[in-house]
Amino acid sequence: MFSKVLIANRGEIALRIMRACKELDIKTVAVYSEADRESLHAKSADGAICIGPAKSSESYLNISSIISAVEVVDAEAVHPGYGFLAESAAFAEVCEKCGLKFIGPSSQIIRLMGNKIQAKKEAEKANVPVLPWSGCGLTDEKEALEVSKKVGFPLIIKASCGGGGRGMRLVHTQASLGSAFHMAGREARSAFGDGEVFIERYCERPRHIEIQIMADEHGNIVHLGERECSIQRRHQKIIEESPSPVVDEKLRDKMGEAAVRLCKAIGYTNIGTVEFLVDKDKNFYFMEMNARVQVEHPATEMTTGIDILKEQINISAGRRLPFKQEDIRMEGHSIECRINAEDPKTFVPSPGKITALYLPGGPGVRVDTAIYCNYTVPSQYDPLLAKLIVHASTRREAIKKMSGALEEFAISGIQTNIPLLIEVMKDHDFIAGTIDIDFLSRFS
Ligand code: MV4
Repeated sequence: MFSKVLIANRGEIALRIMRACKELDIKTVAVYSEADRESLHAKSADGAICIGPAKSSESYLNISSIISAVEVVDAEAVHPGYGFLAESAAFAEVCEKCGLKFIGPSSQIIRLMGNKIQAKKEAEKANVPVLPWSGCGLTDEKEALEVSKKVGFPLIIKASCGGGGRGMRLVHTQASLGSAFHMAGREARSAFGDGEVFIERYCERPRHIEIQIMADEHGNIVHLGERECSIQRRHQKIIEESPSPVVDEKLRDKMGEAAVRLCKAIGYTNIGTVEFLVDKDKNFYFMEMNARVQVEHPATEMTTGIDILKEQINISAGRRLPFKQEDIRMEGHSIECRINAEDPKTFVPSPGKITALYLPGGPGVRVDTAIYCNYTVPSQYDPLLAKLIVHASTRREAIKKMSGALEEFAISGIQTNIPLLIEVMKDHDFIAGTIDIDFLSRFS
């Protein structure tokens, strides 16, 4: 096992990684920007190093600063968390070349899954269902027109290097295809430095359901069931739950087996998530694969009883998975709400000083956060303040428990989306589980 890990992240996920390291008797080193001097992650690690100014590009995204920090403290491994450098093939490759363990998949796998066209080709090869699509990147409008006849309308144009919804264009008619095609390409080039796009049949009002997988470096792969992540706004998930209200055991097995098949086919190691779109008839289609730990991993931890972070570090240290597929059981129901520093009506970020704080508790209530009373939430980073996760025997009870915990949660000094979350817990469609990716846009 490693004796020292550097955590190349901030906030709640840095603390989550520290807790896992502590249980494994690993020393931790935090890195922080000038804006994060007073942050809990910098104070709680065994050591901490300032890596640059507030701006992410000069600190948390600065590969040479982070590698220098690793050398100064002599860490053996680096945990990237989520966001920042978590899916940077370049960073993973630098770590590999320095003999430093990057806690995640290999740089080659990160690169492969970062290209949505390559990822879809791999899914097809592994016999994982995909929506009808162009089958390759498209370079000219004439080609796009030919493909549209085969794929059908409505269709969606996506950037090969996109993901998370950036650089997508929905097209309803052949007449609007040409201009949408050029706009998508231009947008992709300016956002990702690569204008390659592809075309896919549009799936109307789908659900976003993802499968958590774990793969050790000895060829063992398991899945930990699904998370329902349909409640999102502008591609930011707000509420996640496990299990999904529409997934029964048969569908879970089918989706889980598909996810494991893809990971086996590409030689995936470490933890990861395979994202699917699920239509109203419960057909599922591969969307993309996330080669990192996800914000919403606690929802799965609560239903499976598996510490995903600890297992991820064990896997990276070369250990074998301590369980087989048949040992994994989902029990009860868990829900996670993301508490953001924002105006609940306008969604405008609301950074500033927290002047009073009371966190909820009780059986089956978990809060993952790095905030504290008198802490100033900086404006430079994402507005996630806390993740509130509950676990109960049934979905009904979990919703009840979440409502109570949200009512108990008290923060003064800044605005949060708690009032919105409280309203969602009372919504009839939410309670019935009849949700899709447009839920929040219809919700008011
Ligand atoms: C789609 C889709 C419908 N049909 N692809 C959004 C993020 C990126 N990962 C892919 N996305 C979508 N791809 C086809 N063929 C709808 C979305 C989509 C979406 C997916 C999951 C969660 C929220 C979403 C919000 C808008 C659009």
